Amino acid sequence: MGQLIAKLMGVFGNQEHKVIIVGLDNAGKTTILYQFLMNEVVHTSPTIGSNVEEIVLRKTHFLVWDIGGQEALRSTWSAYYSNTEFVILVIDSTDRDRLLTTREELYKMLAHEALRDASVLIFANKQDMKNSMTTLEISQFLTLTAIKDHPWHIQGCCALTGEGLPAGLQWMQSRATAN
Ligand SMILES: Nc1nc2c(ncn2[C@@H]2O[C@H](COP(=O)(O)OP(=O)(O)O)[C@@H](O)[C@H]2O)c(=O)[nH]1
Ligand SMILES: [Mg+2]
Repeated sequence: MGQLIAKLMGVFGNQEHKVIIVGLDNAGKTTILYQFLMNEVVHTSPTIGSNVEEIVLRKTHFLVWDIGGQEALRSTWSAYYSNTEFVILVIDSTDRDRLLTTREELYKMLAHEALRDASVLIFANKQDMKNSMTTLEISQFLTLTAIKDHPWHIQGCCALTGEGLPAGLQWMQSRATAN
């Protein structure tokens, strides 16, 4: 039965696009995923696992994996990489002290063979905080313009209100259908 559904979904072009949400602990990953699920324009199916959700935007299905960001878990990120089409990197824009760590994790990911074809959406989260870094500051610190081998996009957001999240999702949707 599951196989039949998978086959039919293939016929109608509704295949899943695998997405992983990464970022340091406390960046706002879980809050962002929760906001996606709350959004009316995004349809969801029941929770698949503790940290996997399906979201659907205009017939494009994304299977989103929320991966833990604590230091001890970061070495396990690569276990989730195979077949990943999108990496959502969530950054706490107030966390100046750890932006260097985020930078290191970003470039380590981009160099990973399994993510060769992945697109990267960077959410500069917590833009509601008055001490937050701007997307421009973060882009410059991460030298995003030097990334030539992966499509990338940076989007400022506030996961608490959801501001900025639809624009990011929109970028993913347009890339998913472009491929
Ligand atoms: N002010 C503010 N707080 C946020 C925002 N997003 C998340 N938080 C808070 O940051 C903390 C960590 O969020 P969480 O989603 O658990 O982070 P995770 O560890 O990356 O999954 C929580 O207390 C959230 O309420 C935001 O956009 N603005
Ligand atoms: Mg979390």
